Amino acid sequence: MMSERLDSKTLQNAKVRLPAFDRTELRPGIVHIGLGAFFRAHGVIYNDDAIETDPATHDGWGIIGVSLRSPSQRDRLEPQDGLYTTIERSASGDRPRIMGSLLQSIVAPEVPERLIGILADSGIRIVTITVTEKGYCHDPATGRLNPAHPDIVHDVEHRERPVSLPGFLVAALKLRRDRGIAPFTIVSCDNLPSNGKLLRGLVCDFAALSDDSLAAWIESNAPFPSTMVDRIVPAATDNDLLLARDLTGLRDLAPVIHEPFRQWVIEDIFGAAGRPAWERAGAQFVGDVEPFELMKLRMLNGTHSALAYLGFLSGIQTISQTVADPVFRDFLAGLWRNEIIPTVPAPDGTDLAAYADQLLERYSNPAISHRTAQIAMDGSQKLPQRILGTVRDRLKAGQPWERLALIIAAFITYAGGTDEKGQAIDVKDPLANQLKADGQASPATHVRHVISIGSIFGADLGRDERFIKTVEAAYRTLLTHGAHAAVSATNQT
Ligand code: CS2
Repeated sequence: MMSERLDSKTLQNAKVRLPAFDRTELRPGIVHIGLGAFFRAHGVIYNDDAIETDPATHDGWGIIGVSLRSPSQRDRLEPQDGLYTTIERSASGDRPRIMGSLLQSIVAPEVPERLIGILADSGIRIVTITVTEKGYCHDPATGRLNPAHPDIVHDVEHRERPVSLPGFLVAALKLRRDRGIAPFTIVSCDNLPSNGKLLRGLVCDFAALSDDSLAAWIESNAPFPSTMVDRIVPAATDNDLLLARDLTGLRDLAPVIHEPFRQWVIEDIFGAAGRPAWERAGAQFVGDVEPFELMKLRMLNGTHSALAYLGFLSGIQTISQTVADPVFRDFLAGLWRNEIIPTVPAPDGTDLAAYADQLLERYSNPAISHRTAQIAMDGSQKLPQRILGTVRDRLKAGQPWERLALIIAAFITYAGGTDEKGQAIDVKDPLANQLKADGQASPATHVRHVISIGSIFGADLGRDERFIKTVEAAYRTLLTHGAHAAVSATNQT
């Protein structure tokens, strides 16, 4: 028999844990931009947990979700009244639960003026953001706004109908200033270094393109806390829809799958309008997030990208399969111990070797199928903060960095567009055209060409002969021996 679809009316029939608060009492206080799986498996869960601890004081913290591009999330969530299942997966089983604080989902390009109106409403006190690295329209090497980005060029011309993140934030903040409403607190939850500071710079740069006084008002009034977010959330598959139906007894077209671990470290500089008590759900409010971000970007995301490129090129589909291979486990251990950890100042009370052990355990979770091809996406936007900062520190210290060089070479090979069997790779990257290998160019010419892309490698590495030669040598090893043998050989160094 066909199951009923999950929505407000069928919710009570679900065979799993339900929201322990009355959704009809909840009013929106948060707009979330970037309604992907990550936020639904992370921020919404913290928010539901916080509301559950004291629904009466949290009735103003419902969420309106916004997609900046695709209607797919809205199309799945609106027929379900914003309800969806989260499934925590590990070797010890599945723990399903239905989330309740996402009230509404909208698609920005369909209703840009309405979205600006919602953001300008005084009831909205927080804007949280997960638009991924490329959504910031910045130059990853410098962290500054890229005024030549097509979306920024568009938004300068069409301020009332923007398409970019800075465009929407600035249009809404302008209305709030004109109406005498305090700015909302803007919480970037993307894997970028000093994400709050970075976004403040981009928003102020964009505002200053037309209105210096608006830029100054934002700069002195809008809080942009930095955050470190962490939870592994692979893209959902058709099997996950079946799993959600089996567990809940209802049809859910928008489930999210995630690992048990979660972490959210937030700089405690919210505006006077306050925030939900996310700390009751385990969020850590601290004075300085940067050490946590640096640790996570270099130790987790850096090694994730390493496993993604080298694993993919070795023909391995998922992270857990990659780390099941002893050659890759040795590589990871050496990468953490010898090349990454020496560059990371430990945040308060954190034992970095134990953190690495915990990461390996998380990567090994056999119930989470996190595809190497998914993590390999958008490398041009990820490499600077995940790998290249570490390399700069190693160069400065005059210390070896062979494993990091192999990762950069693997990125260049992957983004070149052909795998070891000669098959085309479906490279998803905003710079895919520039990264594509031209079959005619020699390896040395190709490596130099990629390293000359300033938005990835910056002016310094782009001209550093030691850097170029080391990456070139690693690239040749990859081409000659293949990724797996190259990893194995690098383990001997
Ligand atoms: C991953 C991250 O896709 C990627 O690039 O490295 O999404 C990673 O899973 C999360 O940052 C974990 O918190």
